Amino acid sequence: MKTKAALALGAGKPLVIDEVDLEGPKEGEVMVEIKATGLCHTDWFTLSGDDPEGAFPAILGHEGAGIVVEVGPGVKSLKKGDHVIPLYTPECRECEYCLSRKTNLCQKIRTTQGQGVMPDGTSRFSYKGQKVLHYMGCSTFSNYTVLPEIALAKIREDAPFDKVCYIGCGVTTGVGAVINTAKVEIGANCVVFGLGGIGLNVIQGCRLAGANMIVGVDLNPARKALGEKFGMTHFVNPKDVQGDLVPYLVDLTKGGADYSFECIGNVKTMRQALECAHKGWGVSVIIGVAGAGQEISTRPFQLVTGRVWKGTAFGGARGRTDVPKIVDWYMDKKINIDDLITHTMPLQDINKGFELMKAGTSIRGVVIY
Ligand code: NAD
Ligand code: AHE
Ligand code: ZN
Ligand code: ZN
Repeated sequence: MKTKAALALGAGKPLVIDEVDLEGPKEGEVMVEIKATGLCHTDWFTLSGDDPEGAFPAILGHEGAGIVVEVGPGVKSLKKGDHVIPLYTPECRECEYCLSRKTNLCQKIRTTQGQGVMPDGTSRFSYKGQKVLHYMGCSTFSNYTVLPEIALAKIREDAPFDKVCYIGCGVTTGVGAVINTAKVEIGANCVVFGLGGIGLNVIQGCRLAGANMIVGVDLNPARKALGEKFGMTHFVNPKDVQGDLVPYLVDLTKGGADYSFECIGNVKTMRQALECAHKGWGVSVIIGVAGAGQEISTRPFQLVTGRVWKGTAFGGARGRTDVPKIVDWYMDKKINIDDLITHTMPLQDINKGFELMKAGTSIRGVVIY
């Protein structure tokens, strides 16, 4: 069949909106009509050419929601008409990783997913007779896409696609980093670096967890008001700090953060986030994704003296189990998504959506098909 999609034809090139060819679902696969998709900074990161796994031509997008239109042979847990959220971190419930209960990083299809193909090693997309790669197993910048059954979370039917698509990455990553990865407890002091689409969800996760101080750090002064709306108690703009940021934050939190979160993707701020954590017990969680060739560093003494460096993917969430619950939290008004979706657009305007992200004007742009 034909479907409308935004094609990434090469690193640093604007997306091209056109019709592509899509093959139907094979064994264990499901075709989904994507109703809405968010634009995550990671899509931009891959398009920019910084992603070591980035390959072109591809159809990007990994923050979607939609409806099952066809299931392939052997699919048991989904049927036509089900409402779903695609999962770039699937949950097979049978691989060593899933069974360990120690991680959400299901590895059942990780190798082929990273290569931009389905588990059988082939792509369902083509354009003008040439193969086009999938992205993060999702490719939500296509109106119709095909995914493995284990990479879809079934959600309730009254949830609005144009809002809950954000649970496909940003909301779950931010809130999950606090609850699943850091396990922030009541009364903790937290510092959040980067108040964009991820960081503001970390802020609301900290508020949900009952944190005491929730300090937000961002170079963009416009992020102060929104941060406060989501539970931030103190805003720090590094440009306004005299001297080093780390001692300033240690002083502000009276000894250091119990938990800090890096939501930028900058190896310098990753170091600052670790070093502002409390001596003896502070935990720093890396969420941001850094470009090819970049490395983190700190004095080992920072770890010897009790700080812990951790990372998280998809907020430690097991998608098929946890995503429907997060949809319930939204529907029950326990979390706020609406105020973070600052811009909506048709697929035709997706490049403008990325411009708004780069300019720091949008928090989340959402394409509505
Ligand atoms: P975003 O562009 O919406 O937000 C980034 C924020 O960081 C902006 O508010 C910007 O002003 C601020 N910032 C930039 N440089 C800064 C600096 N030096 N000091 C302080 N603030 C600074 O991006 P996002 O969608 O929130 O994504 C954030 C990061 O998280 C990206 O690297 C993205 O790839 C990554 N990410 C990781 C996961 C995961 O599972 N680990 C999931 C989603 C996104
Ligand atoms: N492909 C990159 C890394 C990109 C990355 O870290 N992706 C995160 C999700 S970002 C979502 O916005 C992730 O889930 N990583 C775990 C995984 O298995 O991919 C690289 O550096 O090669
Ligand atoms: Zn993302
Ligand atoms: Zn698994």
